[in-house]
Amino acid sequence: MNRLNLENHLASLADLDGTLRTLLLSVAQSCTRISAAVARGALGGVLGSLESENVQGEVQKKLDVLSNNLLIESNERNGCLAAMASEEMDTLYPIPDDCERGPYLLLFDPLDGSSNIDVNVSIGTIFSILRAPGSQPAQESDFLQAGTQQVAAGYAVYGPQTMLVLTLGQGVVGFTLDPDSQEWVMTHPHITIPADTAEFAINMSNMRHWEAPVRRYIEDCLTGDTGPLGKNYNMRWIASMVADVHRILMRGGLFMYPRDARASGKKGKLRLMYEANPMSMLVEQAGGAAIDGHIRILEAQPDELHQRIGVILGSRNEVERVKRYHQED
Ligand code: P6P
Repeated sequence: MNRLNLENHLASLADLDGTLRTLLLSVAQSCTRISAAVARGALGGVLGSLESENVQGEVQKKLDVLSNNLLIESNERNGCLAAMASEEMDTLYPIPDDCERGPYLLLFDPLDGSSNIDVNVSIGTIFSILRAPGSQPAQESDFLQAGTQQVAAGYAVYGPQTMLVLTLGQGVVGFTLDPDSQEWVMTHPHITIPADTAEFAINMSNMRHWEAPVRRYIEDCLTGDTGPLGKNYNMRWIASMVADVHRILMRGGLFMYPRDARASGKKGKLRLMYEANPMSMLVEQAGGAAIDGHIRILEAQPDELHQRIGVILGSRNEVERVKRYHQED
C-alpha cells in the first residue's frame, strides 16, 4: 500500500492554492534541516549559548540562530512570500529585491523551548501563515492580523520522533519524519483532543504571581477527588510549549501560561503571533479551546509584532471550567 506522505497529502487537497502548497513543502523542508542539526547536538558543535540576546531579551542559543537562518534561507526564494517574521529578529524580514515575491507572510518561532536544547529535552519549530494584504514591499502592520486570519499553522517537534503537525483549517494532521527516507509520512490523519482531562501543565514556581482565578483553579485541582472538581489531577511541565501542546493533542490536557498579576507580566510570557496563535488554531481545529483567561486567543487583535498574551488551552471542557473561574472574579 502506498503510504501517504506530506507531498501526496497536499496534492490530494483539490482546493489547496498551489503557492500555499509550495510554501508548506518549503517550510517542512526547513524543519527537516533543523531536525538534522538538532539531532547532531554536541557532534555538530551547535550546543550552548551565544553572547547575543534576541529582541525578547533572551540569551540566544547557537541552535536558535542556526534554525532561524535555515528558515530564512529555505523560504526567501520560494516565490511564495512577501515577508517573514521571527521571534529571533527585531523586525520583519522583507523578501530581497532579487527574489520573486508571493502572497503570503510566514511567522515562526524557529526553535521553541531552546532552554531544553543543552539538556536533550524535546524542542520544536512553530509556524503561522497569513495572507499578505498586498502592500509591496511588506511592512510590519501587514502582520498585525488576528489569529482567525491564519490560512495555516503548524509545528515540528524534535523529540524521540520528529513530527510535523499541521492544520489548513480543516482538521489537524500529523506526519512522522522517516529518518531513512527523510520523508514526512502521514501517521496521524485526524488528530482530536478529548473534551475532558485530569492533567494540567503549568510552571508552579510562578504561583505567587498568578491572578486569583488561576490560583483558585489550581488549588481546587490539588484537592483531588474529595475537592470541588471531584477528580485527582496529574501535572506535567516540560517548559517547551511544542512538547506540552503535542502531548495535549495526543491525549488531552490543559496548558497554562497565564499572564501574571505584576505589571511587568500583565501580558504574559508567550508571544501572540508565532506561539499562541498557531497553537490556538491547531488546538481549536482538533476540537479544543484556547483563551487568554477571558477572550478567545484567535480573536485578539495584535498591535505589535512581538506582543505577549496569557495562554490557557487544551481540552475544551477544562478550558471552559477555567473560564468560569475568571468570570466569578
Ligand atoms: P518557563 C520556552 O522558552 C517558552 O517560550 C515555551 O516554549 C514554554 O512553554 C515556556 O517558555 C516555558 O517558560 O518560565 O517555564 O521556563
